[in-house]
Amino acid sequence: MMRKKIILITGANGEIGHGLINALHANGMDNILALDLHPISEEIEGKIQEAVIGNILDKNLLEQIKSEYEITTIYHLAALLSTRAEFAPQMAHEVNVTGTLNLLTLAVDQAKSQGETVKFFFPSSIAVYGMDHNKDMAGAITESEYCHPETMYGCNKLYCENLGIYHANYYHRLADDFKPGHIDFRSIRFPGIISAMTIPTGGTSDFLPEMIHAAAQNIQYNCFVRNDTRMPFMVMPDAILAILNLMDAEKSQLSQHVYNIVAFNPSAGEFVDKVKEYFPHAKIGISLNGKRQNMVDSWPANVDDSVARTDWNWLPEFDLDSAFKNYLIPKITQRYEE
Ligand code: AKB
Repeated sequence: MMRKKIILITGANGEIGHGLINALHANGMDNILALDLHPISEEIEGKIQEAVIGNILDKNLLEQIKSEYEITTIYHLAALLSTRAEFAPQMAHEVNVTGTLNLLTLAVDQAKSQGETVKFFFPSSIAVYGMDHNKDMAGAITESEYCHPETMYGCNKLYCENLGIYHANYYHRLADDFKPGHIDFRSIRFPGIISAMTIPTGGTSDFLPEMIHAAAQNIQYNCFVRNDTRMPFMVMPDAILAILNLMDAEKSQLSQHVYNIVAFNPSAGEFVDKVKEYFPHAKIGISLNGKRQNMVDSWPANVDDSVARTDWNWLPEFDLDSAFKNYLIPKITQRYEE
């Protein structure tokens, strides 16, 4: 039986999954196998070829996928985000680490059976950094600095980056039927992401997206971090643009496997001011959550993304002003009018 050539996307129902599937579909790519714990949302189900409801920890399910499909590319997006991970660390380790290892193993099996390279995209995070109280002094930090995560999620992400690099560069040393380069592992350390279309769940950078979605609905919002809290962000269209550009780049252009990217880094208070320019009656207060504050305090105030700019021409389309004017406000207003 001929196996079907397919792009596998795990965590398809998540925020990045939505954005990515919409973008791939718009680019004419809908040979997508979407895997998620829950039925695929109506908004994207018409844009994929097949859907599988299941768990990335279910090895029988992954075996079945392996035998039925010829996977060319894996976007492994399924994960427990940082706040949820901190409150359920064992489960987070299982999903975030064992789940990623399962997907890398699937990629290896596919590369072996096809004799071809399988591309693997892994969304990492600024949570891999642990600023050890140097956040205000450190400036924009590079990929190699401060890699001492202070959260379970950050530990999971940093380790999985290394697992990906191991599979890409060293796994062939012990496997005769596997060649160097058979796994083409590419990863981005995402900052917080703000989407006009979806609201995140279980993350710690959720305070900005929650704030603007609440303002657009004229609902009171109590921010869980202090006004002076600063960390890097971008809007969803730029996050998707980055994934597509990195995955399209010639391998010879890439000097590393894992890249920082950023578009803007307002403090929570500066973001409140911006929200109030468009929603002057927005009701925004503060209800501090010490645990979540500590997590954001351990993340950098800014990151240096110059290597991504050089290697694969990364350039965000939106700065803070244009993100509000040309993306967030028009789309969010339309979303809540419907
Ligand atoms: C989270 O808050 O957990 C994520 C992240 C920064 O990776 N958005």
